[in-house]
Amino acid sequence: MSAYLSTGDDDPLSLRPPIFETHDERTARLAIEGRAKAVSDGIDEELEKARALERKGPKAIKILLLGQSESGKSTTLKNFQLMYDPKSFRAERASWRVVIQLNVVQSMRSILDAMTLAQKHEYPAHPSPQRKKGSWHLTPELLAIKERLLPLVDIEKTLIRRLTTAGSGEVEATHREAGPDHLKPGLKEIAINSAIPWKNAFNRLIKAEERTSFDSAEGIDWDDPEDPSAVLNSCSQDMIQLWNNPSIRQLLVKQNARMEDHSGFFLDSLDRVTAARYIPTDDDILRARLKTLGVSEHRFKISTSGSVRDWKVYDVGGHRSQVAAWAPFFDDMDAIIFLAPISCFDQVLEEDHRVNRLEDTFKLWTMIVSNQHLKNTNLILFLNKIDILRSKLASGIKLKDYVVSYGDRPNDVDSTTAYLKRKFGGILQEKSPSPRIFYCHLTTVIDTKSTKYILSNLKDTLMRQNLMKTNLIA
Ligand SMILES: Nc1nc2c(ncn2[C@@H]2O[C@H](COP(=O)(O)OP(=O)(O)O)[C@@H](O)[C@H]2O)c(=O)[nH]1
Ligand SMILES: [Mg+2]
Repeated sequence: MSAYLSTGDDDPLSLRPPIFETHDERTARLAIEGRAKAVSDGIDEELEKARALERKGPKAIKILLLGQSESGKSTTLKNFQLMYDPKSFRAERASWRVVIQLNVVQSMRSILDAMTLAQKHEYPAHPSPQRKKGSWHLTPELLAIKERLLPLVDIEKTLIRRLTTAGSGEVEATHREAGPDHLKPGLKEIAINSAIPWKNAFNRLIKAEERTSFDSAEGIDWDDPEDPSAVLNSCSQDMIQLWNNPSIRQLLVKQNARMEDHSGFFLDSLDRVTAARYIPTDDDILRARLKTLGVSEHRFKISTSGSVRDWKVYDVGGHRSQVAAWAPFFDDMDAIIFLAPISCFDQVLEEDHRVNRLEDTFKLWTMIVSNQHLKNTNLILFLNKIDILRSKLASGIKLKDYVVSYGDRPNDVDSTTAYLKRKFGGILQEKSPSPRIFYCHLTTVIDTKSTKYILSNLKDTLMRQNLMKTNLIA
């Protein structure tokens, strides 16, 4: 019998060579040890694989939002958030309230600046007798309102300071579109760097000071000494009177400033949004405008027929010229939602007034569809801002004046959208490195109901495709 020096447990690998061993015994022992080691190595390998899978989880479904500035990327993201993470959407209400207040104040500033320009330049304060009846006229009463609204200038500064310190924002050297170049007031749009969690800043402030009247449901701090609600509320009637005054409306038309087409338009809801205890509705949040810079990633857990998957949605701000630089980092997306704000056919880029916005969108689309890194990605085109397109066409603005090739086709929503859809589809067909299905939707992404329907269908399609891919690989 052989004497083994055992370490006391049953692990075959812990066997120690016996002191006395025949040749046969040694061969048999080595064979056992070899088999045991192979089994153990196999188990280790399996465990490591399982750990790696656990760490990674099932692969997330990834969506990239693209489009020129103000095309509706962030608003589409808000729709995702409202559908799949309503808790976090609600938690941001306090922050959006500040943005909406700034949107209101900046719209009013546009009107006040238009009045100043009218006073200073081409338009006399007192209309001549020849002036047509019904055209604009700055009455002493309107000028008195203007004086009374001067505090809005300070409020604007305060709001910008609050947003920029919260989010490390930058004041962009771009103008908002307010009319022909020579009439442009010096209104600047602020932009927040998306890498910084500016939305939490307001809530953090509240928590830090442990305010007693903090309404946790809405996240709004009613005692905040910097909150401009009281001043906005006291200016409310003057703002409403100014915005509803026919002379002011005509002055804005004369200066080619269609306020209702501007981002962050709340002037038709002044009564409500300047109320002392105003709480933004979901729709208000979707209409709020805050420019973001850089790439931001948002995660959602989305379930379909029992299976829950991680989704990552990327919102990429920035200009056409940067596409080549970032495209290689986004070659593993399941889909790109490309937003084309087609109502912008009569507008120019804020960053370059020589470039028509629709033309810029076509150029960006061409770059995306022809990019080699993105050639395997599903492309979903949203022809967005259909509501604004409808009201523009109805007001007599003609597509053919900006897109000459449109010719004498009818100037209605159906014909213009069908024409533009064909143009986008044609570019995809011609420029795509490999054949791809052309998915296209007419959207108004501030309308949560219709957008929910479209995003929900998109979710099902992508889940199905993703499952098929996984099963094919497995
Ligand atoms: N009327 C209207 N406004 C829209 C639509 N889509 C976006 N907006 C507004 O346009 C502005 C710019 O949208 P945003 O999502 O911030 O554009 P982004 O720069 O591409 O992220 C916001 O004030 C939105 O509320 C739309 O379909 N109709
Ligand atoms: Mg944005």
